[in-house]
This record gives sequence, structure tokens and C-alpha cells, in this order.
Amino acid sequence: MNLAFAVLFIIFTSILLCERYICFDERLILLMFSHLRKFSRSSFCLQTLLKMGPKVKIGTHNGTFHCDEVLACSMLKHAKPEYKNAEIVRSRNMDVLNDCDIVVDVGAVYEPSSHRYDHHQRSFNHTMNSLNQDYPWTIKLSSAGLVYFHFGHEIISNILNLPVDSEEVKVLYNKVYENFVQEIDAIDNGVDPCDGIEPKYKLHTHLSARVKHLNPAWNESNPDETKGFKKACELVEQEFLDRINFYGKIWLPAREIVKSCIENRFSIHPSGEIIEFTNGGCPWKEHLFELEESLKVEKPIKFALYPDITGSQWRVQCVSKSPFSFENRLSLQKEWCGLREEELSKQSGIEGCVFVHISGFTGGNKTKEGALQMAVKTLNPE
Ligand SMILES: *[C@@H]1O[C@H](CO)[C@@H](O)[C@H](O)[C@H]1NC(C)=O
Ligand SMILES: *[C@@H]1O[C@H](CO)[C@@H](O)[C@H](O)[C@H]1NC(C)=O
Ligand SMILES: *[C@@H]1O[C@H](CO)[C@@H](O)[C@H](O)[C@H]1NC(C)=O
Ligand SMILES: CC(=O)N[C@H]1CO[C@H](CO)[C@@H](O)[C@@H]1O
Repeated sequence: MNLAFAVLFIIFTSILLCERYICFDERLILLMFSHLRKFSRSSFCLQTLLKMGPKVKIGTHNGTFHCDEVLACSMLKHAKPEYKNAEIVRSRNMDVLNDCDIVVDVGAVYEPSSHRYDHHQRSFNHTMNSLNQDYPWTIKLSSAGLVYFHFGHEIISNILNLPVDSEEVKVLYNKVYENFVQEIDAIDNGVDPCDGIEPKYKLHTHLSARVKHLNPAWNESNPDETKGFKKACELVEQEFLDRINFYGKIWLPAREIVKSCIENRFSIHPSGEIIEFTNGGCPWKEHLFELEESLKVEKPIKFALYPDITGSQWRVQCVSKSPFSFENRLSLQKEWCGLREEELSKQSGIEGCVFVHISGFTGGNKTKEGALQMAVKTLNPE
């Protein structure tokens, strides 16, 4: 059976390569290839031959387009080398879709084994959490989330050139779902960011809204959404690549620094409640909370020391109770707040003090040792 198809395949490929296929019935050729793809799974030889054949086809619906399938298609191009130049076929005709290698956002089927990724069928209610209990996210998935769930690690690994099973890819996968894909899933499925309470204002400039605006206007004389769809793909792909690059090349390196500073904390002070950064610009706050959890830090870290931007003095900064809180786990001593220079040094008994903010969340000393003393004296008041 395989052999018969292989022979037929070679004939058809030759015809295609000669660009004389136009005189054949296109549907016959489509049918031919769809059969071949099914058989190719069991035959390495056929798989190799297929690479010479037509491009991989990613199917999605035509008509009005949305951010989720645009992102799904854009991400897929980075999932595997053979998807890179995939053709995006837009149709609701099942004969056309059945011929596609992958179908997203249409077809009413979710079946990863045959690469069918629709979320519109009534029976569909999956979330990242329902597909894998290790993930905390419980927003219903769109075609973007589905593709991300199945291909996300490979996509990130390919874009950033990292091993697919590395810790970095794992961390980035979670971050990019949380901060990028989840929002697109939620908006596509009509999930509001707040439960019940009317927001003070609505957002109209997010990626899903920008994609929506690329659809033809209601009163356009010859509405054809293909041009807009192409534009949307470029927009969304760029945005996605920017995020992956940001999280991979800017956010993650900062996280690594914070991680090693946390691991080093007992060499700064035996309490383990003070950490030190040698680069004041490193964004440490959001990483600290996450890392305290993953590193199982028992005593919450209270203070961070770092050189200020001028490099001429050191700062001591309190760690807040949560990433977005203005309340500190432990504020600098009340008696010091709002004082400066000599007055502050006299009050604190620490030489060289520069200032303590009126709210007590940060202070400065001319040296690292001075800043450390400010933290230590606050931890152990006399
Ligand atoms: C989708 O494409 C089919 C032809 O493939 C066409 O008949 C149909 O009107 C299109 N639908 C929309 C909403 O454009
Ligand atoms: C999905 O539906 C099934 C059956 O109705 C239900 O048992 C399950 O809890 C639902 N899952 C989610 C994530 O809502
Ligand atoms: C939409 O309709 C209005 C009123 O007829 C017209 O002024 C406007 O130019 C139309 N827009 C487009 C894109 O055709
Ligand atoms: C406790 C401590 O080391 N404080 C220092 C603060 O900065 C001044 C000026 O450099 C130093 O003289 C202090 O020793």
C-alpha cells in the first residue's frame, strides 16, 4: 500500500515541480497529499519525500479574524522547522480544512494527536490547569492557549536557542503564558479581568483590540479581510517575538542575579534577612517574591542593599509585603524617618547617614557598611 502511494507521490511531485499541475484537478491532488500525509507517519522514506512536496498547511477560519488564531498561526511558524514557511489556509469548508496538517480555531475538534485545535465546541472547557495540574491558570483556553500549551516549550526554545527541556525554557514558558497568552485567551472567551465589579475604565489598546481594528470596516464597499489578516499576523508575531526576547534576554538574566543574591544572603548578614546587589539598576522586586517561594526561603527577606545610580553612596530598601504593596515587611526605624545627614547619624548612631525617606521605605549611607548597619539596627533595635 505504502509503495503504491510512494510511486504515485513521485509522479505527482514531478508534475508539481514542473509547474504543470494547473491542468490537473486540484482537489485530486489535495486528496492525494492528504492520504500521503496519513501514511507518511509510518514511513521515514515517505516523510523525506513529503518534504519535497507542497508546504505544510495551517488551517484556520476565514471571515472576521481575532487575535487568538492570529497568534496561534504566528506561533506555529516557530514551533518546528517544517512549519516555518507554512501556508495559512483560511476557510470554513471542511474539505479544505481536512487537507490541512494543522487546524486552529475552527472545525469543532480538539484532538492534539491529529493537530486539531479548536475551542468553540460546547464540550470544550479546558484551561492550562485542566490540561496539566502543575499549572495554576484557570482561564478557558482559546486557540492561542491551546497551541501554546502543546508547542510553547519548543517555540521558546527555537526563538531563544535554548535546550527545550532547560530550566530557563520552563520559567519563560510560565512567564509568557501568565503575562501574554493568558490575556488573549481571556479576551477571546469573554472573561473579564475583574469579577462583578465594574472597572473604572476599559482598555481599548491591547493586542486583541488592535487586531480587531485591522478587520474591514462595516461599510467598506468590497470587504476583503485577507490584507488585514496578513497585517495582523505581522503585528502579532512581532509583538510575540518582542516579549519572548524581553523575557529571555532582559527579565531572565535579572532573575538569575536575584537568585544568586538570595542564595548568598547569609554572607551579607547571619540573619539571612538582608540581600545585596552590586548593580542598583537590576529590577529585583518582582523576582524576589517568586524566588523566595521556589527557593523555599523560610525567613522572609526584609532589606536589599545596592549602590545608588550615582555610585557615590549605598541605599537600603525595605522589601514590601507583596509585589504591588506599599506596605513593608519591616520599615526602617520610625525615629529615623524624614531625617538627614548629621541629625540622622546622631539619632541612629550610624556614621555617614545621608537620609531616610519620610515613609521609612528606603535610606542612604555613604558606604555599604553604613547601609548595612541601618538594616541591622532596624532588625535588632537596642
Ligand atoms: C469563507 O470562504 C468561503 C469560500 O471558501 C466563502 O463562501 C465564504 O463566504 C467566506 N466566509 C466569509 C465570512 O468571508
Ligand atoms: C469541564 O466539564 C466537565 C464535564 O462537564 C467537568 O467535570 C469539568 O470540571 C470541567 N472542567 C473545567 C476546567 O471547567
Ligand atoms: C462609511 O460610511 C460613511 C457614510 O456613508 C462614509 O462617509 C465613509 O467614507 C464610509 N467609510 C468607508 C471606509 O467606506
Ligand atoms: C556604619 C558605617 O559604616 N557608616 C558609614 C556611612 O558612610 C560614611 C561615609 O563614607 C562612613 O564614614 C561611615 O562609616
